[in-house]
Amino acid sequence: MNSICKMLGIKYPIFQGAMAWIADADLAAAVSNAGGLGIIAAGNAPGDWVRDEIKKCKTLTDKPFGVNIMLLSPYADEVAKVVLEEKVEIVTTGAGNPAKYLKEWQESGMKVMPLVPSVALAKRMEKLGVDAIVVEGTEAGGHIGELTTMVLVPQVVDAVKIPVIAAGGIGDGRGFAAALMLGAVGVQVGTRFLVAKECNVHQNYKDKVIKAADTDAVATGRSTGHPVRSLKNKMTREFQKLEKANVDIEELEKIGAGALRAAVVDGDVTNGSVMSGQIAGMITKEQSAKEIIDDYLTGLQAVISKSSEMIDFEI
Ligand code: TUI
Repeated sequence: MNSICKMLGIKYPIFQGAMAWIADADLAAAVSNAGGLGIIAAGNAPGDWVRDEIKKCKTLTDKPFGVNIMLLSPYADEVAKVVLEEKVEIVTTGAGNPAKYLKEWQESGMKVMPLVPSVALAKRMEKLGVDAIVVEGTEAGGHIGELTTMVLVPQVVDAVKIPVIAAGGIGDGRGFAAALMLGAVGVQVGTRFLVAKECNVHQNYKDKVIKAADTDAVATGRSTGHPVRSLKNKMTREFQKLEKANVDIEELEKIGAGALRAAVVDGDVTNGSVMSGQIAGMITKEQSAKEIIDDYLTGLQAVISKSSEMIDFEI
């Protein structure tokens, strides 16, 4: 049996990416009910919001689900306690090093899977004793690292013994197959689940992802040290103009503050931050979480069954 399915008690090794302001109990439960791993994104939300979503998720599914803690959040310490009190079984972390919480979480029986963007950090996390790692390439949406999934996953797989889950740029069954070929035991998918019927993001946001072309998901903020990938709009163009003019980092970061909420909640896809991965160009319609998971599975099977035709040359 697939090592991560066995460890977590899930049917398919497909995680739903934790999208701040977006991935709530409704989406997480829908993905878990479809056999994947649904994940509630704590993002920048306070502990009480996270507690309510965990409670709600338990009423919507009897399958395992996780909570992601965004470590740059001012509420990270608070949320780290909430997941213990609510006896959440699976925690993923992003945007930092979760070392200070690890012992207490694992002593309570929790499975902990940090997200890492480099080999060095993957090794450090393995040494600390985490259960698995999610490795995210720069193709992903939101706050991103430098390396692509294609080069990062095999290097991390060679460097650690714990299970590796690949994230960033996994847009369909072909990407799923490719990640497994690179040595990952599973995948994490954000942008595709953003357009799930059960996803409560504003309809304008979904429509912008559905309309996006291959080159529309651009990274801004490399100069601030906090690059973020989102769909091109008035906000990204203004940000890029100011970056070129070498405007103060503090001025730039002010533009980002509140911009994600504006896009997700108010549907302001002009001035807001429409965070999205590079696979947005592959997305053509809204589907249920179950239809999305089924599409990854049938797509995976289709390419695997053609694998002998692919090597139609002598080695
Ligand atoms: O975290 C993400 N993606 C995100 S978070 C987010 S909301 C946000 N709010 C305020 C500021 C910025 C973003 C939107 N998208 N992905 C996971 C991720 N983690 N990508 C990169 C990393 C990462 C970076 C550094 C993980 C660990 C790390 O460690 C540095 C160190 O050595 O501590």
